[in-house]
Amino acid sequence: MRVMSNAALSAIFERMADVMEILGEDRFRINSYRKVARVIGEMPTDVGVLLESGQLADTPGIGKSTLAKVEEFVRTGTITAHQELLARIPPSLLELLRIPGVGPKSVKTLYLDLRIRGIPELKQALDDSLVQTLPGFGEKKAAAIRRGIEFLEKASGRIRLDQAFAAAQLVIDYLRQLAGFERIQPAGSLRRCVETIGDVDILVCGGKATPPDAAADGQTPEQMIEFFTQAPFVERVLGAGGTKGSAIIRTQGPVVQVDVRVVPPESFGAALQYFSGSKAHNVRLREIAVKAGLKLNEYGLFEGQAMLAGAAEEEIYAKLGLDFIDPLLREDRGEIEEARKHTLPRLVRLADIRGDFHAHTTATDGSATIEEMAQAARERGYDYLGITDHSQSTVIANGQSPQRLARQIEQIHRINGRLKGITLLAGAEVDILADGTLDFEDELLADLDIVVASVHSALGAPRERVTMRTLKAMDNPYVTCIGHPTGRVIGHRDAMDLDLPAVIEHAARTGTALEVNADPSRLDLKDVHCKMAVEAGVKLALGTDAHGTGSLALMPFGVATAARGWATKGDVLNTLPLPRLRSWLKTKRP
Ligand code: DGT
Ligand code: CA
Ligand code: CA
Ligand code: ZN
Repeated sequence: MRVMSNAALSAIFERMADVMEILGEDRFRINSYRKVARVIGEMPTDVGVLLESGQLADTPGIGKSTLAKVEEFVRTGTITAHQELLARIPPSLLELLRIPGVGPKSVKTLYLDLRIRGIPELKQALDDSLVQTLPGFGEKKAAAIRRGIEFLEKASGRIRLDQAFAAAQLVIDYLRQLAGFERIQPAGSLRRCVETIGDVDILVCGGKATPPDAAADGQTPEQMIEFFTQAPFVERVLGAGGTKGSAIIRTQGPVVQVDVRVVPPESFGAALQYFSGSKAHNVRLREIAVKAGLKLNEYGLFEGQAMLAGAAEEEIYAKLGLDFIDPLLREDRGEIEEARKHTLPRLVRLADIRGDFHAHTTATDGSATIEEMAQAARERGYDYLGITDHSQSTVIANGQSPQRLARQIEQIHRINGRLKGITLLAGAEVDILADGTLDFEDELLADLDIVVASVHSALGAPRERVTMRTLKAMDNPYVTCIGHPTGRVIGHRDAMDLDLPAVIEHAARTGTALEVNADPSRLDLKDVHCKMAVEAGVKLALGTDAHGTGSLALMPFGVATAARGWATKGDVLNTLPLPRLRSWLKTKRP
């Protein structure tokens, strides 16, 4: 997955707006920076490319001064105005912004009124009951901040999958500049696409064994490690030896620990296997080796002194009598048994996906029009795209009234009439209300092709209530799938206390699909729940929940999550060609 610099640039503008807000600067400028951040974050094409072609200058929301900043960023990788703003506040203030529920406005008050510069001071002030008395705070907000800090500390150290991919890409692009190494690739939890990542592991293959050789062509492993530790983004070196380096790096998002190891080609497969993990999977594999009288480690598979395998991962599995196991399955969740019986599933892949089921537009809280979303989906090679804007009860997202939705349905039909190469599915993301009824009447829902029903309120309600709401929503014959079924937001909000076995059973019984929301801050359903759903014969509906054209690109995270749940192409609804999808959609309806 190639991560563009758009996200990085967008984050810088967002950060500048945050700092300006903390400094109490002009509201108009702050808003315009946020707008720029959103526009850039949602661009489907790399900013650098748009800049070169001159298109960027014509983009609405991008003025002269923004253009100059983008130019500077593309040229130098930094923006002077950003650096200057950062210099005006204590760096630890930004740490406060990471607390869920604390925005720049709160940080400003905490800093100006209580001289709070970081989380330890904030905790002290909470204990001393000082925060509660601040203007605009109060008991409720203070309690929310306390919970936010607890959450942050609990999740501390683990970062989101997309952020880890971005960090790995940064390091890999940098390491590639050093000649003489055949392969550089991520291992560890990142290669397995685990939902959050502790540290990023990178393996480098090759290098010359000794310096005299290296003079001829290429460098030694030691030189590679030294090159890594001297990278401009390295904040702190944790350790560096002949073949291994470990460092904390700065990214546009969080700081990330990265381990780099250099491995000779004859051992690369064994090292890749070992350092891809998981640990539980490796332990089982080693047991199998031991039972066969062999030895398995990161250098290879050995019988006595003789090396049976090592250069390629496939050989290791083959010599142990196992089919090759996709890294996405290496969690010791039954994959080793299936590999021995040659019954591993053929996992769903990105190339199997023919459409996206969950997308928002400017009709509610999206940043692109229906046409723009359609065009972007077509560019991704999709056959169809579900337009699923919010319903009336989600007021903060500008949810649509029944009248607005009815007009939008007509609009979608008109657009379909002139669109070539892609079909829009008229849909809605309909709120599941507190009593389990839906935000629209069945009569209106009947006019839609797909209905994503989601819980957006009272997520903290007790288990019976949240479960009842979801079960009841599935009873509705027009509900195609349940959107982000557990409601979690990674690093911000826990999942609802949902009885998932009951939800999955009911989904199977009612013929309702369950969404795998591909947004890396959701990944909901998550992998183990996908597996339960797949085993129960429930169809998974993959959706990016895109709020702009750029986020349609999040689909790989959804595919990886479904595949980690052992989903095959047949388990995923949006692998169906449109005619077959249409007949499936009819099956539940009266
Ligand atoms: P993370 O970093 O917490 O997201 O998860 P991983 O899986 O990337 O774990 P990490 O970075 O500690 O180690 C990378 C891989 O190295 C791990 O997946 C399996 C292997 N490994 C690490 N420690 C052990 C161990 O004690 N025994 C075995 N068999 N393998 C290990
Ligand atoms: Ca790791
Ligand atoms: Ca590691
Ligand atoms: Zn949505």
